[in-house]
Amino acid sequence: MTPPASHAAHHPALAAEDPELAALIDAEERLQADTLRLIPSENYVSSAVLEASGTVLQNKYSEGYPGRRYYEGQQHIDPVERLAVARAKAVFGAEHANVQPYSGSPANLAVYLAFAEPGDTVMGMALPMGGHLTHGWGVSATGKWFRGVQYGVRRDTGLVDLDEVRDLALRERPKLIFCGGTALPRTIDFEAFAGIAREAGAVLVADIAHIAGLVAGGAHPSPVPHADVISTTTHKTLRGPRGAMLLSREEHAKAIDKAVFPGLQGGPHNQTTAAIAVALHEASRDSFRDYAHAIVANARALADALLARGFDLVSGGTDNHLILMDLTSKDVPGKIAAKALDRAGIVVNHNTVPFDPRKPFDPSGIRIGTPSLTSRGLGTEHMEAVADWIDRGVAAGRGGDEEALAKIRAEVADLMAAHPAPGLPTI
Ligand code: DSN
Repeated sequence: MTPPASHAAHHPALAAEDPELAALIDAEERLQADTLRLIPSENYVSSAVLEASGTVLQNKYSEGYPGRRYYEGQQHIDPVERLAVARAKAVFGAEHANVQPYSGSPANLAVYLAFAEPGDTVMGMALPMGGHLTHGWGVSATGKWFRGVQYGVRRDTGLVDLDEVRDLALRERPKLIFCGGTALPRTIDFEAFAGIAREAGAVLVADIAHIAGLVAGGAHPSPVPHADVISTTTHKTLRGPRGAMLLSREEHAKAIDKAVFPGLQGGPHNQTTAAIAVALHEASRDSFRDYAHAIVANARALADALLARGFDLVSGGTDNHLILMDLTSKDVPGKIAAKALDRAGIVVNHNTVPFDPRKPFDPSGIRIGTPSLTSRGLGTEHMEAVADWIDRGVAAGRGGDEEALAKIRAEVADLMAAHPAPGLPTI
C-alpha cells in the first residue's frame, strides 16, 4: 500500500513500513499544529532536539558514567554525556549534574534513595494544593514507603505560608523537604525554604521541573545557591526531550550518581542525553532569555485579561508560566470546561484547586500556561484573543453550544496557521 503523500514526506521509512502508525503520528502533528496548546507542562521542541532524540544513539548500552562504563564502544557516547553534563552545569551554574534520570519521577526517587531510608519522614506540598505525587503523596511509592507530611497554601491568599512550613518542619523533622510542584503560579522563595531546611536538619530538594526554562533564562530566581539538590525534567519550559536531570553541590555528587545508577536505573537513554545537550545549547543563547521572559509576560497579560472577564485565579494571578483557574464562580466543573475547550481547539487540563470540594478526577479548576504559545511567537498582543476564546469556550461548554465551540476552533486554527510551531512540518 502506498502511504499518503504527507506521511511519506514526514517519515518516509516509517510510512512505508507501518502506514497505520505513521498516520497516527501525522494526525498528532496536525493536531499540535492546529490547536492552541495551553497545558503548562508541554511545549514544542526544536527540529534539532527532535533530530537528536531520533538517532542511532538509542542503539547503545552505556551503564555507568563517562570513563567508567560496563560496556565497550563508548567512544562517542562518553563525549555526548560529558557535553550534556558540562552544559547543564554552565546553564544553571551548578557544581554537579546527572543527566541520566529517565524522567521527573525517577529523578525524585533517586533523591530519596540518596538521602533517606524507608519509613523516614519526608515533607512536600500536598498534591491537591499544587505539589507533585513524588513529594510524599499517599498514593505514590514515596508516600507508601516514606512517611509523608504535607504543607499547602493559605485559604485566604492561595499562597504558601512559610511560617506554617517552618512550624511543620520543626515539629516533624523530615529528612527531605521538597519545594516546587505542578500547579504553582507564584515565585518560589528558595532562600526561605533553605533556611527552614537548615533549621530542621533536612535536605532541601527544589523540584523545578515546571520552571527550569524560566530559571535558565533568568525569568525566575535560581535555587542553585540555596537548595542541596535540584530536580528537573527537561521537557517543560526548558524545551528539551522527555528526560530529567539532578543538579547539586559537589558534596552530594557521589550519593546522587550512585542512587541514579546502579541504585535505581540501568542504561541511560543516550538519544535523550544527546537531545538534552542540544536543548541546553539552545537554552544558553540570549534568544532563550528572551523566550523565558516572554513566557512570563504572556502569562501575566493572559491572567489580567482573564481577571477582566470575571475569572477567579488561584492566588489572584501569576508570576510565572502558569495560571490555575477556579471555575466554581462560572458554574461549570473543570472537566466539562476542559473537554469543551478541547473541542474548540484549546488544549488544557482539568485540575484541582486548593481546598477543592470536588474529586481529583472531576475537580473545580483548569490549569493553563504559556510556554507552547510563546514558542510559536505569540506575544502579549494576542492574550486578549486567547482570554476571549477561553471565556467563550467555557460559556459554550456550560451551555452545550457546539456551534460556538466550532466557531472558536476555526478562529484558533487561523491564528495558529499564521504562527507555525517549532519542530513541526509545515506541509
Ligand atoms: N505531569 C506533570 C505536569 O503536567 O505538571 C507533572 O509531573
